[in-house]
Amino acid sequence: MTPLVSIIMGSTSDMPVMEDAAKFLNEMQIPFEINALSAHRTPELVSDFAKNAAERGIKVIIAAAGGAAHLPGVIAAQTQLPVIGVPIRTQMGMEAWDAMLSIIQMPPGIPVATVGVNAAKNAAILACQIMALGNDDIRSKVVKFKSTLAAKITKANEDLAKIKYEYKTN
Ligand code: RP5
Repeated sequence: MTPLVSIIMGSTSDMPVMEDAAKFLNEMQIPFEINALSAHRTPELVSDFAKNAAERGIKVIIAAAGGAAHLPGVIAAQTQLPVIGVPIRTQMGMEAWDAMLSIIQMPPGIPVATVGVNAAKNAAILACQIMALGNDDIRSKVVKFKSTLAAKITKANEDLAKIKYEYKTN
């Protein structure tokens, strides 16, 4: 199977968070790969990866990092593929502001689509939505997934309707 999504993380210490992205892509039956690469510890490998990803058939890159999280931006600087950044909360005590700002504040011309702190699942969903633009099979999977979200709220309202208070009107 040729991977369509590449999940890259700065360290395997990010894996407990990034598992959510892997699980979602797996459920959607989207071929993906996962690797650890570091903008600081393995800069040349990051460069090789970013420059070759498109020609290997990758459609979207999900890049996660914590702290001085330069990985998503450095990858985005070297590929035309869309890059989704996941800021990781680390033990470094900055409440993830370090990673968030490092990933979000890219210079004009090199965007990184940044999801919330540790929001690996949202990154995988967004990757599917991007790929769905040019792939009917993925589009139907995304539509089906989104319909489960609406069903969840419908069920929640049915449950809330059963709760009785003297002054509750619905
Ligand atoms: C970042 O530094 C990684 O993405 C990770 O979130 C953080 C800590 O890495 P380790 O010291 O656990 O390898 O580059």
